[in-house]
Amino acid sequence: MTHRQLSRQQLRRVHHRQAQRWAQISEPTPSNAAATGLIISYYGKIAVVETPERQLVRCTLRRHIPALACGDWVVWEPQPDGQGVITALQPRQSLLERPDARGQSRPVAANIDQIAVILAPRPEPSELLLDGYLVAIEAIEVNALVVLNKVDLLTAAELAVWAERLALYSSMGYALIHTSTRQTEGLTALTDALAGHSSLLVGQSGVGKSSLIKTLLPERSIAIQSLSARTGLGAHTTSVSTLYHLPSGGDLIDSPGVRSFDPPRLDAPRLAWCFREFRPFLSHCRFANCTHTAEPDCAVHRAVEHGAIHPQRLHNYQIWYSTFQS
Ligand SMILES: Nc1nc2c(ncn2[C@@H]2O[C@H](COP(=O)(O)OP(=O)(O)OP(=O)(O)O)[C@@H](O)[C@H]2O)c(=O)[nH]1
Ligand SMILES: [Mg+2]
Ligand SMILES: [Zn+2]
Repeated sequence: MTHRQLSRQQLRRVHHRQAQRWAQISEPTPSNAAATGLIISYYGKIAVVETPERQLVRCTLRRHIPALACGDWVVWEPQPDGQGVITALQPRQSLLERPDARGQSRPVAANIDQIAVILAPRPEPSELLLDGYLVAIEAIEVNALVVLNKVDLLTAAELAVWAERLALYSSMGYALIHTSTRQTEGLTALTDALAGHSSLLVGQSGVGKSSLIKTLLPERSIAIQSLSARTGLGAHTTSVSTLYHLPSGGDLIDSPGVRSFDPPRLDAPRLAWCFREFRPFLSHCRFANCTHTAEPDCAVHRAVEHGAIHPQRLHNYQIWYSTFQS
């Protein structure tokens, strides 16, 4: 039916409905006051959202919203009580996940472009933990930094031993930075590496993640605790990840320390690719679908024999390969 065929009464009704619709669009009702925000910290049922004006709002989540992570962008609506409700999750540029106790993937941090794995002479680092993080970092294709913190605890000779132990990782092309929160040298290199990036700090409890952030943002109060004198382990001081803005631009996410870190489940070709120094050899095995475990004429095994791949790295690959098969 065209307008010309509408009766006067019908036309009046159409105009009235249109006017009502325009009024709805221009009036500030709760639904059109929806705004975007950045997740600063996330507690499961509650999240702290930062508005583009840098105001913090405590928000609950609509039931359909999946588990969130620091760095997520969301849509939220203000509530009459001054709090907010998150109604939508914006698409993620990147997401680091980690299996929980039941093996289900849980988000750790979103929209990051860099992950710094922090190690320290105490607590004693584990190459399995470092390799687990590096595989997860390669899998989501973000930049990796390896940071050896607390170098003030080492003599020059001890530092040389550590540098040799970690030289393997620089030979693969990973940036390696030595830091101490008690000395300024090294902190400049870290500041430069973090500037302009959205970075996540990860590592064992007690390696000094929060201390490093505190040094970079001196005005913020961040909980830090000494290592247990009995166990030499960290005290799991940080219990919830938090996002901080760097004065020089960029964001930094502090995360709770872990005892171990298994990368997310990957198929064999992807897992092997995530060991970045394996890549030149992967198409030279006798079998195109070689899993680099027990097959004859495997180019990865040959590279280990020739010293181009460290045996510990192949060993760690095989640990996750067999875990992911079961
Ligand atoms: N000697 C020395 N001690 C440090 C350094 N950085 C941190 N520490 C100490 O290490 C301990 C643990 O530091 P935190 O910053 O809480 O460690 P964390 O990695 O955040 O630990 P979690 O929050 O439990 O994951 C504290 O006693 C710090 O003072 C450093 O560069 N040198
Ligand atoms: Mg901490
Ligand atoms: Zn092979």
